[in-house]
This record gives sequence, C-alpha cells and structure tokens, in this order.
Amino acid sequence: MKNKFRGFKRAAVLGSVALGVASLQPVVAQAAPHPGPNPGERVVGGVRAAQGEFPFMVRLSMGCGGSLLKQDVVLTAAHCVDGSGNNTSITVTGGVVDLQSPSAIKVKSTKVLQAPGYNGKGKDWALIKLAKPINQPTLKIATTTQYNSGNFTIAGWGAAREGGPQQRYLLKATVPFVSDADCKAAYGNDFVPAEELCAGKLAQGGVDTCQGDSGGPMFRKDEAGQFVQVGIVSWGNGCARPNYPGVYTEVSTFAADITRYAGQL
Ligand code: 4AZ
Repeated sequence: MKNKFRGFKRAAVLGSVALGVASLQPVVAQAAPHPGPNPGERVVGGVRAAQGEFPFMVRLSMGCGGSLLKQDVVLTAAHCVDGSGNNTSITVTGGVVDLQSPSAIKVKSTKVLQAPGYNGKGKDWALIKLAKPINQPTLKIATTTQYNSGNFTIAGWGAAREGGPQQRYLLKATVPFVSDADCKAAYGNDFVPAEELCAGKLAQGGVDTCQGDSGGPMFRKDEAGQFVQVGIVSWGNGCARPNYPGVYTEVSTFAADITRYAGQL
C-alpha cells in the first residue's frame, strides 16, 4: 500500500539506469502539454533554469538530486542512499545546468550519513561527504518553521512527465504550500505532518517534482532575499496529479540534526 503510493524507490532506480545516457534531470514534471508554437517543448509545469541561477544544485549518480549544504557536503534524501558509512560509489555533478557540459564539476563521495532512525516513512534526509569541495555557493537550510508557507521553487533533472525520461538540462517550477490537513486528506497516515510538508497546485495539478528529482531541494527566499531550503523532494502519488501534492521532508524539523551531523561527517 505504502509502496504503491510512493514513487520514490522506483524513481531512484530509473534515475541510475538513465544517468549515463541522456537522462539526468531536474524537478519539474507536468501534465499534458498544450499543442502550441513550440512542439519540441514538452515540459508543461517547468522551464529551464539559467546557468548559475541555482548554483547549489547537484545531481547524484544514482539518479537523485541534492543541494550543497557545505562545499563538501550534499544534503539529499535518505531513500536515495543505501545506509551509512564509508562510500566512494557516488559521483556528484555540480556547477552546471547541462549535465553533459564540459564545465561540469564531478566529485566522488567518501561517506554517507543516512538519517538515524530512517525506516522508509518520514525522516527522509541524508548527507554525502565529498572527496573535495565543489567551489559553488551553498544553500542554507531553514532552522525554524517561519518559511514553511507561501510559494516554493522546485528544481531538478528528473522526469518532465510521469513515466518520462530524465532530463539533460535543469528544470525549475513554482509550487504553493499545501496545508497538512489537505495533504492528510490526500495521503492519510502515509503523510507524517511533523516530518513532512506538501506543495503543489492542489486542485489543478500540473506542476510537481517527479521521478529522479528526489533528494533535491525545495526552497524560497527569506526576508533578506536569500534562498533558504525548506524541503527535500521525497515522494508522492505519481506526478502533478490533481489532489495529490508532492511530499517533501520538512527541513526545519531536522535542521539541528543536519547541521550537527554535517559537522561530524
Ligand atoms: C520520485 O519517484 C518522486 N510528485 C519524486 C517526487 C514525486 C513523486 C515521485 C512527487 O522520485
């Protein structure tokens, strides 16, 4: 029942298979495109991000997204990694919107820390230590609930439609906060309100994260106009379906743990 709902395991697998080819991707997925003057453009819910617009975004070789918490520590989803310990198997790509760019910065992992107590429900965060820093701006995390509202930016190289291929170029979109009550109405007890928050165009659908966006950040601007990460792409029932918002790890809930473990990694 839970796995039926949760697209995330499948997404990670699909992402890893597709990585070597043309399928690394960003976050934005969408419903049926309208026929229009640009038939080559299939993404309805999102558009391409500009080079340098979200310099903290990284792509992970198993087919997930992530963000630079520090120049040598990536924040991603627990369901994107296998466990905790020394791990040199992950390649992290940063510094580019085009995963095939010759300017892409590629660094190997050295260690992984999966959220303590993670058992497939809630607590969907993990840290990856890098063999060397990626010299790009980092993304600060929300340490209070004050930014858990309003409109959020989602970004990733994941599928641009449910069941579609991973993307070569980073996509972005904007999604509004969805209340815990509305998210609970959609997902029942699979949704853990203390550890997760939801976003999407509830009634309309059409804009969402999708397979391969897992682990990437959901963020907005703070009062000083700086980006702050409020969520980690976690799961949902399909992508961009009306009445099924995307579910994100509530970063503020875990901020103290994330910062502490990152300092020890
Ligand atoms: C996934 O499989 C996935 N629509 C990510 C986000 C959502 C669904 C699935 C949310 O990685």
